[in-house]
Amino acid sequence: MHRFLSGARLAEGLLDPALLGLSWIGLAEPTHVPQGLPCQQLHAPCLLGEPVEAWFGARPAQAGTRHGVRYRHDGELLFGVIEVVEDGAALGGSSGPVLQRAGQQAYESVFKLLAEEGYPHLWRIWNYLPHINQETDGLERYRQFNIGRHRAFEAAGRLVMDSIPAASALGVQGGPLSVAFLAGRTPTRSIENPRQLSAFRYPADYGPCSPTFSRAALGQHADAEWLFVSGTASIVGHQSMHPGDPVAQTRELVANLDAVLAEASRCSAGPAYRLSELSARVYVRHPAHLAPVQAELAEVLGTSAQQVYLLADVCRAELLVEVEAQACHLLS
Ligand code: 3EB
Repeated sequence: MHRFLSGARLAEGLLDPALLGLSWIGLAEPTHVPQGLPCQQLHAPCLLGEPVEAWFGARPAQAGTRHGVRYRHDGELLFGVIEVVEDGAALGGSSGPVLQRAGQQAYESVFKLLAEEGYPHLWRIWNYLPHINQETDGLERYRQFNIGRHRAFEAAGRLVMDSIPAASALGVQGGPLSVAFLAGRTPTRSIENPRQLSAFRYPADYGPCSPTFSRAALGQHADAEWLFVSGTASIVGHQSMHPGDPVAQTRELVANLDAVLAEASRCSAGPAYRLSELSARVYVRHPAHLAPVQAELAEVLGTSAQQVYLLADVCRAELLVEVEAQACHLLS
């Protein structure tokens, strides 16, 4: 179960034995986070909403740290976080750009942990890397990351698995490469968007290795079905639409969300998913775009407390806004 936590509810949530982990938006170090609790810090300013989100399992969770991954799991679902510092010497012998090697190492560590703990199925991944659109070592950093991620998936035999996880990949203002994930004992059902080319089939114009994620994923945990919607932007086919226009980009991404929800609803065991029930994380590139983007999104998502807006860089320099989301349906 997923919740935004504030004030007293944060203190309460931290004491819940079923707590799996947190994500924490802000440039300052997280405070009051118990030792050993997986917590992903997003080195980005929170513009609106609660900066702390928590995942809860269905029963008391157990904690561990292995291969640099801090994790907690409840017997069905595992939440983990790994941070990899971009230190070429520490990353060892392999050649290639440093962030590429960091990405590969992060995913290799995650895959080792998942094999050992018996959670083979990745459900949802959150990737944050500083300065995503900058070039270092001769290649844009998002492209480097894609190569490293792709190699790790390939080496683990995961490119041929039938379910590719939902994901997001955003640029933040600092910190190490940070990867958080939910993994299950059972697979998810991957959902693609009929308005968009599958990201794993993007042409080479967007980098030597295509990104490894599905547009959404459906998974079952305890007595509920979970929908995870990947980071969704103003892309139709494989092309970025409406450069320079945050409102038009927002309308386009809402059309994409709509189409993904229709696909997910077709594949769901329960009732249809609606935009108004989503809890969402909204990324805007420029602070001045917060108000127009929020006005546009409020009309379709509503104004519930289950939304947070933050300042971050979308993985293509011309994209100004991206939305990721989830929803949960109890299965009867
Ligand atoms: C896109 O549709 C926008 O590299 O894991 C969205 C979600 C995006 C996930 C990723 C990238 C990723 O291509 C960017």
